[in-house]
Amino acid sequence: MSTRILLTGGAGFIGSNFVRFVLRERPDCSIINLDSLTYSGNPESLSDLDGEPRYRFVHGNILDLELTTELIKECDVVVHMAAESHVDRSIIDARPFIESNVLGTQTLLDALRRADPDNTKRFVHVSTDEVFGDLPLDQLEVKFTEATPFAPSSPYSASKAGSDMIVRAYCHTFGINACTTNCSNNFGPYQFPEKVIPLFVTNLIEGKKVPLYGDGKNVRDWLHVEDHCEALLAVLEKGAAGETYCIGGNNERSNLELTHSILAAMGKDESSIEYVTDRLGHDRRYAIDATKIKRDLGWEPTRSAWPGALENTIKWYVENETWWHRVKSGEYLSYYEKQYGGR
Ligand code: NAD
Ligand code: TDX
Repeated sequence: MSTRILLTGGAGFIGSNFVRFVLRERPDCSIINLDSLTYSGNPESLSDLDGEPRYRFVHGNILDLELTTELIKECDVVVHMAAESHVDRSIIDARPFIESNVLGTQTLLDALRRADPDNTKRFVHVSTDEVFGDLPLDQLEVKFTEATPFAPSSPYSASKAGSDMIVRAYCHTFGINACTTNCSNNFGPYQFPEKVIPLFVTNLIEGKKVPLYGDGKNVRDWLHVEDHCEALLAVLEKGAAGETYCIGGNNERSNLELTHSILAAMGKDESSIEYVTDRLGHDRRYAIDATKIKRDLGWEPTRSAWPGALENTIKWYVENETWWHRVKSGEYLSYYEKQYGGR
């Protein structure tokens, strides 16, 4: 039987990769992509799907209860990833994060209840490992699991933790058929060049320096976006209602190590690094223990191994300059610069 997916936020980085991944891997699936096209939503990321009968784009906001109710009625399942996603922006202005991530998720859940009073439709809530706060640099054996208490430290992660709590509450109170995922840092094609990997790669192509925050010792656990998409599909199809799944790459790198790998792959040296004022409240280390999703759903990453996966991603940005040139307006850089200086 064919499955009709309502995807929110599908014009963004992970969403556009998810659309392509699902259409390729599941010939019986069709997708409606609901996206309000904020600064990070880019229909050009899906322009190769023009005319594809299994794909439809709807320009709209998850805060629109009537629209989302009608769209959910048309679909069998919902994958919710629409959100404000950049930590630095949330430090400058938290309000859009509360609106889209908290109120938007609550509105979507109310739409789900109206459209599906019998709780038959699976709802996958796509969240982040940042809800758990951060880990120390000197205890590498400690990682986030599904049992780690929430301790968000940025306005972004607080808004995502709020959305996760609302999903949990709707599962408990109303019995909705939802799963939540908490994933580590993604990398791959079509990522908005405000995030560290595409920002650094595109800066180097443009002959600029790369702004490394603080001492560069902060650690992130890097996962290729297609591994994330595959994990989301596993949760959609096989996850247990009410459960949470942590998703990670088992691929921890300090920002300094990441930067050196990018410099080496692009034939640059240390002189391209500019150490700048640290991000306010900068989380030290993220690391995921993905035992549960491997044990229960049989998923583990297969596309994230370094240096190959990083080099392929760099190559994509080198070969797709037209895509990132248009979106890299410079507005966000000067904005951050005005607030904090140092870039
Ligand atoms: P992104 O910023 O690239 O894309 C977000 C998309 O959501 C954009 O297309 C935007 O237009 C849309 N959107 C925002 N607010 C909306 C609203 N109110 N109504 C409709 N559409 C709206 O973000 P991303 O990196 O693709 O992240 C997608 C999701 O995955 C987010 O929920 C994020 O918290 C989560 N996540 C991201 C990462 C990562 O490393 N990028 C890791 C873990 C979890
Ligand atoms: O210019 C920079 N210089 C720098 O040193 C930028 C933009 C970042 N950094 C550092 C900060 C972080 O330690 O690089 C690391 C990664 O930063 P981001 O790419 O902004 O990602 P992060 O803050 O870790 O959050 C990301 O992963 C979790 C996504 O943006 C979130 O949406 C996701 O939930």
